[in-house]
Amino acid sequence: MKRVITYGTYDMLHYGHINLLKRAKELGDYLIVALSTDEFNWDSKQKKCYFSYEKRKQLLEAIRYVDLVIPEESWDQKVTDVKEYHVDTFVIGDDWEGKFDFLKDEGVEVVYLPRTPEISTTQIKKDLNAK
Ligand code: C2G
Repeated sequence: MKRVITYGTYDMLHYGHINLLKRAKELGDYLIVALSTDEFNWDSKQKKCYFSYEKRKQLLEAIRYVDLVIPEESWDQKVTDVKEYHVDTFVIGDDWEGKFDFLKDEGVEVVYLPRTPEISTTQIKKDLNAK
C-alpha cells in the first residue's frame, strides 16, 4: 500500500484544497493530512484561522480522498512523521517548491503540485470584505 502525506492549514476549505487532495490521493492508496493546529498557525505562520482545528479536521475527514488527519504542530515533525507513518510520498503545492527536498534523504518521493489558480482563503476573505 502506497502511503502519501501532505501538510496544510486548510482553513475555509475551497476547491483549490480539494484539487490538491484529489491529486495527492491519486499518487498512492492512503492519504494522510497533517493539519496545522491553531497554535502552530498563529506561532509559526502568523495565520489566524476562521475555523478551529477541530472544525477543519471534521471537514477534512469528510473528504473521500482523505484517510487520516493528524496534527501539524511544528516545522520539524516531517522527518519523524514520514518514518512513523511509513510514508512513500510527500506532496504539497508548488508554492513550496524545493522547501522540503530534504525528505528525499529519508527515501521519500517529494512531489510539488501546481496550485489551483485564482483561489485562496486570503482572496475569499478579501472578496467578502469588499462586499
Ligand atoms: N493549495 C492549492 N491551490 C490553492 C490553494 C492551496 O493547491 N489555490 C494547496 C497548497 O499548496 C497546500 C494545500 O493546498 O498544499 C493547503 O494550503 P494551505 O492551507 O494554505 O497550506 P499552507 O499554509 O501552505 O501550509 O508544513 C507545510 C504547511 O503546513 C503548509
